[in-house]
Amino acid sequence: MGITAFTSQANRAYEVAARFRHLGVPVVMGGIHATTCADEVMERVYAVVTGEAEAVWRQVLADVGHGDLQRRYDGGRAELNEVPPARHDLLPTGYFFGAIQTTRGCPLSCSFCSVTAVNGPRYRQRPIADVVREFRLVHERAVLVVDDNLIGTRAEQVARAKELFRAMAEADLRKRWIAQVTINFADDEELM
Ligand code: B12
Ligand code: SF4
Repeated sequence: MGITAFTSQANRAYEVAARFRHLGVPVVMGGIHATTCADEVMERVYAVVTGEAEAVWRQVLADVGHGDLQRRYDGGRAELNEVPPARHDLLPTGYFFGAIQTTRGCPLSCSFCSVTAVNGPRYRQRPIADVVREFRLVHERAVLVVDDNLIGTRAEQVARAKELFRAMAEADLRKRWIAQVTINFADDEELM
């Protein structure tokens, strides 16, 4: 079984892991807490995956299939043009917000924030066509864009954001969405 946790959710995740361990189910944990506190997590679950799942999850499943699950894996950082759309069809309905991700990484390295250390300083962007296609698969009308900064910091990144917004408007998605952006958003009237 795979579980995820922010640090604020780690104690609960350990309780869930313990319950499944008693049932003889091997528990694999990944996510921000497992990535930053791998040694602590290793004491509570069978296997820890650090970094991003995309490059390594297939291997984890294959190892489980062969009865050869390792104790530690590292997925590194994915190239976002290779990341397939999330399987929204597998998610339960009835939530107010759906979610989508269009970029990862941030170069700004604010002292209180883990993103540059964990997701890297390179601002990685999914192809616009992939994002628009995935938006259509989200069940909910309200959508949280989970990017740390949807517009980026450099001129070409802001241009990409505008191109994305134009493509979304053209696709007539009929969604209401919210996102996090840096304050340079206010420098550009067209962007606003
Ligand atoms: C969207 C978001 C929210 C949303 C949604 C939260 C939710 N419950 O889903 C809201 C706004 C509600 C929120 C709230 C909070 N957030 Co927040 N949030 C984020 C944000 C911007 C994106 C997370 C996300 O969905 N990413 C998209 C997915 C695809 O990425 P991912 O989760 O990292 O998963 C990848 C890998 O980690 C890995 N992986 C993850 N899980 C697993 C599991 C397995 C088995 C495997 C193999 C791999 C794996 O593979 C995935 C794909 O590559 C992150 C910043 C960030 N860049 O991570 C902060 C972040 C996670 N939030 C953070 C914090 C602190 C909080 C709050 C505690 C703030 C507060 N004080 O209230 C609350 C917690 C609320 C709660 N209990 O859920 C911190 C967590 C730091 C930490 N050490 O835990 C982050 C990292 C921001 C930061 N830089 O400080 N948050
Ligand atoms: S701009 Fe946002 S995502 Fe980037 S380092 Fe600062 S707080 Fe983190």
